[in-house]
Amino acid sequence: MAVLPIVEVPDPRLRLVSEPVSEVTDAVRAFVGDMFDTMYAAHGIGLAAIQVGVAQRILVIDLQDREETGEDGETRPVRNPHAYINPEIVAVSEETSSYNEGCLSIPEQYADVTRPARCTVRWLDEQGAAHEEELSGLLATCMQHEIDHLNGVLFVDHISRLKRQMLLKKLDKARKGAA
Ligand code: GNR
Ligand code: NI
Repeated sequence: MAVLPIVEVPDPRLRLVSEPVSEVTDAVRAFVGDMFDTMYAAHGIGLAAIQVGVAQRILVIDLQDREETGEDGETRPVRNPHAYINPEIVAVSEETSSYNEGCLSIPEQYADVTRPARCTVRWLDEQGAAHEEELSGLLATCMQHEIDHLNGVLFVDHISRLKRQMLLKKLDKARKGAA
């Protein structure tokens, strides 16, 4: 169990193209555990390995879109963790959808990004077993955002130059205000 520091813009590591995992070993499984710890601690719904400085094609997603009520009457999210190793998009829909995206590496900045509404993804799970599935909704959006990270691409690369410059300027200001 370890919460790892998250790499933020403009760190050049976020622009690296990550390397495929050659074998799903115990070390990979332990690292995936640390990625979940880090994602939950940061209240994210996804995390790519390069966001903790590891240039390998590994990502984790948990949309936490369900809640349950405990004995104390409090509601808490139901965890639904998924790890994706060497994920590949093999097909995308023509239909697109827009979502107001954020990124743990670009803290507290959001912009509408248009992407294919559905994507078919192939990946290995933590046991090294292969899967292929068509994803839709927020899971499709999040998967494309995470696979972008594995290719050194950030959500701000999908918006206009003017919007990107405004967003990065706002981030700069927020950081200076916090310092
Ligand atoms: O926590 C996150 N929320 C989010 C919202 C909309 C689209 C994508 C995401 S992923 C993001 C976490 C992150 O930075 N993953 O790389
Ligand atoms: Ni991100």
